[in-house]
Amino acid sequence: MINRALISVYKKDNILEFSKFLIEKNVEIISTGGTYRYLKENGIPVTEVSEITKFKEMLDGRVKTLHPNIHGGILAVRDNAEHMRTIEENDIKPIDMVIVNLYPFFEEVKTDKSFEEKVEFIDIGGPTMLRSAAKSFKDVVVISDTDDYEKIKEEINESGDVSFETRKNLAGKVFNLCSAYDAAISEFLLNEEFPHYLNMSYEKMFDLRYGENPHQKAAYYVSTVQDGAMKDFKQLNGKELSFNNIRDMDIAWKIVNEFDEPACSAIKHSTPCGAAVGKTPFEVYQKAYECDPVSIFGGIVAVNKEVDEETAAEMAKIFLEIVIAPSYTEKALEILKGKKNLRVIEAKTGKVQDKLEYVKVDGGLLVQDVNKEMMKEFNIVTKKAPDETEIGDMILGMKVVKHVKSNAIVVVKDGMAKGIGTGETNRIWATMQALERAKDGSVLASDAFFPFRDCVDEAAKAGITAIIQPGGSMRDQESVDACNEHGISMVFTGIRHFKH
Ligand code: 93A
Repeated sequence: MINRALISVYKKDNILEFSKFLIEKNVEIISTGGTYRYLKENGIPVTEVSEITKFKEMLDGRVKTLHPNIHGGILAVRDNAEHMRTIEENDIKPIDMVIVNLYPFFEEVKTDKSFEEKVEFIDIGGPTMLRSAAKSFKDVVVISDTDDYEKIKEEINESGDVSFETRKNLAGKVFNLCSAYDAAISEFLLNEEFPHYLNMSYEKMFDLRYGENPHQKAAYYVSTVQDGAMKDFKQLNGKELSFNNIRDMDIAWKIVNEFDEPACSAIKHSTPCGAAVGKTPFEVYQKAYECDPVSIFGGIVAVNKEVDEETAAEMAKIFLEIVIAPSYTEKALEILKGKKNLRVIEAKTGKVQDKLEYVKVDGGLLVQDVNKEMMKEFNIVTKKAPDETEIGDMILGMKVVKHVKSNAIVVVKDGMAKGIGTGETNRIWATMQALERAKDGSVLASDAFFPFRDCVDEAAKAGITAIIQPGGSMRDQESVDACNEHGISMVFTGIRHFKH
């Protein structure tokens, strides 16, 4: 039975209807300052918390509900006679329902408010009440989510009370919220302290139909504190996104965001199968398509500039899973929407926001800085230096190879990836794969150093004229000599880009 409810809500949404419902059910309502005034102004009979605590809210509201008259009323175990005697002796009445939503720390931490202002959004009294009520879930119904009002209303209407199962779930939800809330605060205060503290605060954005495979359950979570392209995108058309879609979209978007000039990438199974730079979205899409017109079928395509009509018409000629771009002209959108299933995504361009990334291993978690640095140097180590076109292609090759599964080789010509060798267990295979696919590339980029000169020899046979790689092998000199013999220019970048 619910006789007394404490309501302390920052977000006042739907609280009026719910309070009216409680009053109809003869529940007495207690409230904190702002909530009290709001309910009272709207004609709800309500007692102010300070009347119960015999204490005025103090320290700018920092202390409102932190009082034995509140927590005693929540924490007393109803079927423990000693507890009940104790609260009675102290003139404390039981509280049977706690409705709290917290200071909006998740939202406020992302604003440009000052550090001190943000600290004030750390709710102390709210989580304390929620935690007390959640611990006492057998005796206290705890509501921390405005979306639950309806369900509770229905249950009370049906049975006059809230079931054990529902109470337990509501309590579980509270601890889940409090841990995300605390993680967000610790992230805010500690985020330069990597790797001593792992702060993760995520909330579910939506359930996914399934995971990587249909028998795997899955959901999509987004950071509660941090922005990022894969959180703030808008879906303008098409079927719901899948687990694999989001993953591929992320990689496709990261590649094109390496460039300021128009760029396009195509992804299949989290691997690039096309990438290009150029003057217009149309040009870059065509070049990305031409890299591998077979694999792009059913792929994910990203463009870092507005998609126009001409480009959309070209894209619509084949089956694509997703197109992602910062914007679309009206006509372009019309064309893409003509394909009912094509997922059309609008996303924000810009640098990757994440600082850390995680890899799950069984029973553990690997944590590392996000790979943000492209090159440390541009060190020409051969007699021949690359020309301007080759330099452009080298940079394109490096920016793409960084996102290709190791061992990775990308062969480039005239602003276009022509052959991508990926996921091989040795470098010579990745090289052969890329060269064979490219047919006529001119520049070759490697994610890591060449252990032997064999890759250079193969590249020379295929007509490659310039190579870019991190360098750092014991046998670097052999590769440099091979380049000099073949009249190839070679550049060392000093940065390895393994991707596993
Ligand atoms: O400042 S607090 O950390 N100290 C408290 O004692 C306290 N009690 C409730 N924050 C506290 N609350 C929070 O006030 C609730 O979590 C809720 O978000 C908000 C409602 O305040 P009002 O009713 O004055 O609008």
